[in-house]
Amino acid sequence: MTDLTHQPAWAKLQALASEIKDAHMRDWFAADPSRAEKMQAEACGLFVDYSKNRVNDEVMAALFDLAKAQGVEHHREAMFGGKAINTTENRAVLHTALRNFSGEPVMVDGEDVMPEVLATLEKIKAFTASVHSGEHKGYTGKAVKQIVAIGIGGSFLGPKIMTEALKPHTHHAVKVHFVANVDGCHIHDVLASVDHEETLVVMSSKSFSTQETLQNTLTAKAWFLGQGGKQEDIAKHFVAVSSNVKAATEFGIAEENIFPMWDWVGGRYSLWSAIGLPISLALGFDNFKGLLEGAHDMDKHFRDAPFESNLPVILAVLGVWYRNFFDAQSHVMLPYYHYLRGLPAYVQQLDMESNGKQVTQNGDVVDWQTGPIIWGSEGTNGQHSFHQLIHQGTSVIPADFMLPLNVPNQNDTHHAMLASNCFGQTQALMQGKTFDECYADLSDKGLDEDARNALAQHKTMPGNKPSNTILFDSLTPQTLGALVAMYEHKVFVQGVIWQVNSFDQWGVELGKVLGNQVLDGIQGKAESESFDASTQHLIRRFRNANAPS
Ligand code: G6Q
Repeated sequence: MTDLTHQPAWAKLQALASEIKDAHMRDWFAADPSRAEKMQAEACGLFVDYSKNRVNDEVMAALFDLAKAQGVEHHREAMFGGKAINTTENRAVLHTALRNFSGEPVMVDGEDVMPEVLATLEKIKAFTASVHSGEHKGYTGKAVKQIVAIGIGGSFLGPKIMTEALKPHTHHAVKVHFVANVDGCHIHDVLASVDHEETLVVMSSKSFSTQETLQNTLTAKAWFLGQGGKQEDIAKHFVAVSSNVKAATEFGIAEENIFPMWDWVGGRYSLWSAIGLPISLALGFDNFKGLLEGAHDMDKHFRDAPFESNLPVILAVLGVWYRNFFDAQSHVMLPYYHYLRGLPAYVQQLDMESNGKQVTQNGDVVDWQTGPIIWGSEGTNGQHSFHQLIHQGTSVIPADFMLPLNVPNQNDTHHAMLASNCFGQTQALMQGKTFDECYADLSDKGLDEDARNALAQHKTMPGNKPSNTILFDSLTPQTLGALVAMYEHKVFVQGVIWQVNSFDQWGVELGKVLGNQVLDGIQGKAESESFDASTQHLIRRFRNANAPS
């Protein structure tokens, strides 16, 4: 395959980037009253205005050409078709099958995975209903009121953030507490706040070998037994989600309490699988299913819509434009909706773990930039802190603003203010404020000429800062599903363009191995000489501080 930088579209984009380097979006808007209307797209309840980007029709056409030349369409079909596109782990990538309501089979190695997927959904549905109705009882006959959901990374972020985002849809039969980190403060605080007779622990680990999750579950088990529960009562209070059924049963989870998942579900793409069980418990199965339905709609859109109106493709190529032709280091996510405040962290894992890669699928070191740093937080809070750097810093930081047009149970003034700030920021970033405008503003401040010039210089806002604005009617489960799937496919398209494997995570795996090795050093099970000098010192210091006196 031709390398990215040898594609004719790449050379064309380089030429276009230098051609428009000094052009200002402000002038483009003034020259073309139809710009906003031309540069918007809508699907699955999501409206995307991408007119405040440093692109014109020619740039967009060349970006779509690049995506085509890099084989996005072919790779997209390979993913949906169950081909082993995760080449380093020799696995299919089929989170789309988990939300496939088309009735069509999805084949992996000659076998249709849909019967198992649908059976697992039924199991989630039945279990959720039995917990909510009180039919599922703890060992003393009490109904479950508290869920402690233990898992980390992909087995945590999706369930936690989706549950938070859909708070207005909460089912009030149970309260769900999420615990991820091995830092004991968290699990101890949570366990101290619940009654063991009314508590169900959901342990989620695809591999069933993650240190943090195993330890937190052991702590929860010891707590349960310490409170008066017996070994034979564990089955009523502990369930697990895992692809490693053998390890889960060996750990002591009853086989009927294990919700399966499969190798072809990547951790960061797993909220749609039984890893989403806590979402179903928190919101009710219908809302969990709504999330899946919204994602399925986005899958259809991504698969069928022409690139020119394809939301994930549009967002992906814009990201490539800034990353590879404007040297943008990062991309900021700015949800203007409190309940969606976790989305930046969700997309951070999705994007950075998928496209934080330095070799191509063939194993050659890339000589172009790949995934950006993803960061952000809820508006308007950021406006009072880090937006400063987006407005006047020296890097290009493309931004995604998002806002629901309607919010439940809220005073209109608050929401109007939220919207005005969101739109106002996109406008300010695009237009900026010229020196002359700043100078004029200072006319009545009693400054002498030099002071007025100097201050106007500091106040000048270059503008020309790119942003997308994503609007939706209100954040329903369906809309949220579509929104998350849109970002999944955006990341996929970028990975194809950058020629990387977006579905492995060797850096994360290394962290897991090292965590266990160093633990052996700390616990005196491994010779500390096997570590580098700095790590040896750190281990020694820790051991000395914790030595029995
Ligand atoms: C996701 C990552 C990672 C993973 C966690 C938990 O893509 O690889 O975040 O989900 O390390 O792994 P387990 O589910 O196997 O415990």
